Amino acid sequence: MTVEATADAAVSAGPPPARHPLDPLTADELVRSRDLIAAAGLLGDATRVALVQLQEPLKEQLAAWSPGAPLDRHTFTVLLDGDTGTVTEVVVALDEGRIVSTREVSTREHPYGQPGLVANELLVLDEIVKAEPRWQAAMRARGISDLSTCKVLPLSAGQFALPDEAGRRLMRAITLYQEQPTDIPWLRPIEGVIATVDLIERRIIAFADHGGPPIPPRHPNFAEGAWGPTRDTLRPLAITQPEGPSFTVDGAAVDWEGWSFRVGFDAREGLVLHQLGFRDGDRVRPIIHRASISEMVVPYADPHPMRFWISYFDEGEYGLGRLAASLTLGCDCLGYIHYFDAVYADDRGNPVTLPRAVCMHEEDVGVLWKHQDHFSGTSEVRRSRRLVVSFWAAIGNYDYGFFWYLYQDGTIELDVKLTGIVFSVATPEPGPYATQVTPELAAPYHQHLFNARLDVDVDGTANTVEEVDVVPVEDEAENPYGNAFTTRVTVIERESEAARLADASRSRRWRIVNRGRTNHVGNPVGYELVPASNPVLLARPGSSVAERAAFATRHLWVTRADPAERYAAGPYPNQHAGGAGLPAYQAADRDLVDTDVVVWHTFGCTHVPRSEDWPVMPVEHTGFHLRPVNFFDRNPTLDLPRSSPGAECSVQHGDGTGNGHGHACH
Ligand SMILES: [Cu+2]
Repeated sequence: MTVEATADAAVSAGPPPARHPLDPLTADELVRSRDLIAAAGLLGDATRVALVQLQEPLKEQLAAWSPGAPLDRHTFTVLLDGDTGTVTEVVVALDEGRIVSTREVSTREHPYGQPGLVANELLVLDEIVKAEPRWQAAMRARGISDLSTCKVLPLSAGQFALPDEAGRRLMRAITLYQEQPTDIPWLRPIEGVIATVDLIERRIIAFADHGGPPIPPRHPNFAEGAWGPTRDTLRPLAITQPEGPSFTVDGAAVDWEGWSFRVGFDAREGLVLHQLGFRDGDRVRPIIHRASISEMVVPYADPHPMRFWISYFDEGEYGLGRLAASLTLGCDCLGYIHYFDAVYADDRGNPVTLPRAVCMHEEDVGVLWKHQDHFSGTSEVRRSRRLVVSFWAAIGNYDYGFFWYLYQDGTIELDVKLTGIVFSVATPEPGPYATQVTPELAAPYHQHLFNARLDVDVDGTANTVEEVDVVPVEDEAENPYGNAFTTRVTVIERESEAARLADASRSRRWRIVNRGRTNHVGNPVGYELVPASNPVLLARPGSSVAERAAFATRHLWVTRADPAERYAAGPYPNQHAGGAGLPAYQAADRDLVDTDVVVWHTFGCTHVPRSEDWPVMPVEHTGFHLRPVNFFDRNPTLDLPRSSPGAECSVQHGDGTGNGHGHACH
């Protein structure tokens, strides 16, 4: 660890006071919002605050705002009455000190939909399940005498139009066993016992004990030394930046190597990037107005009654921001780190400050470009550096890292890192939907499908999205020798054409162009979305999860920009019957040419677990790239210096042994 080398360089800025209309809500603002709601009589003893967000200003309002002008901040709050189940949206104008609007949300009629889990429901669920005689009997039948060792999981129920479920606020509960306080209960699932709980009526509406194999034996978890002596082979690897970082930070605004953007943080979406642009000469050229994760879903493949319903919408049902982790220097983040704290509301509307929620630093990522020329005898190489802006959310058994990377050549990357513990089932027989990972445990197949919402503004708001395939030329007259291939460009003209699949066999990319601006050879400036082309949702069309997570059935969706359209599965995916979000947003079939558009990209992992994922899973990656295409007139990094003073990166050198020790430019 290089904690020593970096600790004194770390900065924990604390939440900056709101000085810009896009700054995250501060603790003071959350208190004021809560107080105004309470003064209006909307915050009773049973009322839970399911969500508080900044209601962001529109693009036109932002453009009209200048530093020092009033911010006119608004909050958007979702209230849940724990006694009646009534859900109310409240908009508050903080500066004016008034309630702007209230609206009751329909939750009892088709297509239903509920706010995500609120924290006190963990306790409610635990109490209800543990008080149930059938559950107690099921635990005792499995040899458990101390019921406090049972951990009841609060799992989103899905929506299956099952009898007695419609219109209720539900969770499903399965149970884990935690023999000792430091045990990780995910490693010891209790098979066969499942309860469906009405959180408003506070009672179990369905209970089953399907029986099953015994509780798996106790294994070590993965604390240091748990599986034998800790290795001692690693020598120190120090990352030092003796002159400090190359970025500058002013509140939530960041500048680095031509890039500029604002860091936002939302209780539901987690990290949000605002107003991302790149300086080109003396002007900052806009690229993305707002970049966020708009939803994610984790559907499981197993049709067993214990698991067919598992399809967690981790953002809309649990909240990525509220489950963010506080990060540790030298462990989560290495180098010279700038942390941003996060502030969100708890379920009574009180502010919670999470220190060091967002981590920002620079990384060396190898060679950016290189050429060794045999004719001229010249050799030039430049190293690549990227800016990393990231956060982690710990959602039950899984840990998700969301890492935005900005590169010096204009590339933007989102890398989602998946780790933690695979969900497992106590069984010695995996069947066709799981992998045996220990003699007693199998891990079911599942998918993790994410959707990134990119409000693109490539060199301005008037953008058009083109699908670009690389295809062989079929016409023999055109292609007499068979070698010819070319690009085929399809303009996505309307929303009815704007739900697309990736095609790796054609190197399919989606190019966002501004046809009103051209580079020095007359090509329209653009950015291309490079998909990883992984499978979309594998659930059968028409199935519950395919209706509810329609966003996950296509890799690309394009909509006319509308800030009210923010979530790929709609605002209330919890127990929603489906059709909300992208299918609803596209229903008007709006024109998409030379206008303000939003690009929504679905990507993810189809996870067939392996032994190596047990007991803790090495990070798996998924994500996408956005690359400039004819956005610049040439490689924008020609002004980079040779990397290390004195390293003589421009000439051939070496001692003939291939060791090259002591040089910084291998
Ligand atoms: Cu997985």
